[in-house]
Order: sequence, then structure tokens, then C-alpha cells
Amino acid sequence: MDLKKYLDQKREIIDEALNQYLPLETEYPQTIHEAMRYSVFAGGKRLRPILVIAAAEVVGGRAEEVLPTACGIELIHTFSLIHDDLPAIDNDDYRRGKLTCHKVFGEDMAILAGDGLLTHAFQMLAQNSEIKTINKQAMPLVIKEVAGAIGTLGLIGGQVVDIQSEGKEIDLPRLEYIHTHKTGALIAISLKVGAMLMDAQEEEIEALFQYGKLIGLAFQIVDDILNVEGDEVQLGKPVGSDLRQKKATYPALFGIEESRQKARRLIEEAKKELEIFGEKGEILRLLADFIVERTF
Ligand code: GRG
Repeated sequence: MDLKKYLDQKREIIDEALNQYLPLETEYPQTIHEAMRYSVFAGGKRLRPILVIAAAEVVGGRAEEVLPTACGIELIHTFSLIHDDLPAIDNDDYRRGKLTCHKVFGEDMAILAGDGLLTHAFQMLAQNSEIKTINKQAMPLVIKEVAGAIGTLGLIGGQVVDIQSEGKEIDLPRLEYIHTHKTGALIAISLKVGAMLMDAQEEEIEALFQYGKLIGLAFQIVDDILNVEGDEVQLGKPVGSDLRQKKATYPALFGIEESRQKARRLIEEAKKELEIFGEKGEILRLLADFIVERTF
């Protein structure tokens, strides 16, 4: 199977759905809707919504059945990027190859655009219940799981410890806490909820969740490596910022080569989790390889 073709097809479906689900720019008060749409459509790999879809497909579902949830998760991700870029946090000027939301709309509107995306995301997650073929009983649990993954015991917790670790020497458990929470939690939950909505078996859901945790950690390690030696144009954001901000990263602790080997080991472990799916797991295996090989 051709991964590039798969990714392109899914991105098209996701972008079309996002365009339908988000309030129009002409909707009053226009500025906030312009700011939300600006950041959502600035680009992005759409990795997390693609993982929701791929998880649903590997257990026998279709993309259309989980699209509101997939899009909701992309809105949460975009919200976290807008807030991460704010002057009070990373103070970044570029994201996804464009000026950051606060640079274009001001800090006040960027904060509100993030809030708007987070709120809209939960509306969309709930909206998945309108699709007749899904497992309706899983709906409240899906919402609970996503909220848990991004809360203070998940993504927000990872971000807090990341900020508190700037300029400090930290050990491996703390670095892994940051990476698994700040980045891994949303990636892992994307896979879990995709399968839950399709009423998958417990072992299948658990295998996808473990696969998600492993690729999530590998994804952040590669993100750290790209921040050292990536190409700014391809990445759409500045490189070298982690070093400037004295961020806790894998390359800072272990160097580039050891970090790359660690990411590769995690990807191999992740692929083992897919054994229960046999041939059907091919796309997820290719996606795992993409995570370490990516240059953007
Ligand atoms: C989510 C409730 C809630 C709060 C947010 C600001 C914040 C708290 C968290 C920041 C989390 C953050 C920005 C983590 C970095 C994750 C990461 C590796 C982002 C880059 O992901 P890509 O490469 O980006 O998938 P694209 O642009 O391709 O979508």
C-alpha cells in the first residue's frame, strides 16, 4: 500500500470536514472565526485525525464514521499549538510555515481562538453520536478519555513540567514524563477512541493504545532532533529554538545519534503491538516508519 497516497486521501477528507464543521469567517464576530480558521488551515500533517481514522479502519470501520471525532482532535491539537506559541509560553513567530496566530490577530484574539477551538472540539466529539453505525455506548467514555488525555494528568501536565524544566538539568524519567504527556497522550488517545467508537475488542483497543504511546514518544524525540538539524522551510517553524530556550530534549541529554536509535527502537516495539491485526495492520506499520523517517 502507498502511504503517501493514503495520507493525501485522508488529509483531503479531513480538511473538507473541518471546513464544514467550523463556523464561517463571515459569522459574527468575524475576527475570532478568521483566527480559528487561519491556524487550522495554515497547514499541518493532520497526523492525529489520520490516526483516529486508521484505528477505526483496522478494526473494520470507515473514515466517515469517526470524522467528527478525528476533526475534534485536530482542533484540540491546533489549539495547543496556538497557546504554545504565545509570548507567555514559547513566544514563536512562525508555525506551519506562517506567522503565528498572535502575530496576525494579536495576543487577545489568539488566546480566544484557542479557547474557541477547544470548545468547538468537544461539540464535535459529541456530534459523533449522530452517526448511526457507531457504538453509542462508547460516546460518554470517548469524551471522558479525550478530556483526561489533555488535562493536568495528560497534555497540560506535560506542558507544565516542560516549562518548569527550562534551563535546568533534568533526568530521563522527567524528560520521558514531559514527552509522553505533552505529545504522547493526544497521539495515543487518538488511536484508542477511533477503535472504541467502532466497538472493537478490548485487546484491540489496548494494542492500539500501547502502539500510540510508543509512536507518541518516538514522535516527540524526532521533533527534538528536527529542532536541531531539520530544515526550517520544510518544518514551517524555526529550528534551534529548543537550544535557545534551554529546553529539556532528547538530543540535549543523549546527543542526536542515540536519540535517533531510541526513536527507532520505540517504533519497532510499536509495530510488535500490531501483530494481532495481521495484514490489516499494514498502514499503521507504515505510519510508524513515517514517524521516524519524516523530515517535516
Ligand atoms: C490541550 C487543554 C490543552 C492545553 C494546551 C499549550 C499547551 C497546553 C500544550 C502545548 C503542547 C504542545 C504544543 C506539544 C507539542 C506537540 C508537538 C510535537 C507538536 C507538533 O506536532 P505536529 O508536527 O504539527 O504534528 P502539525 O503542524 O504537523 O500538526
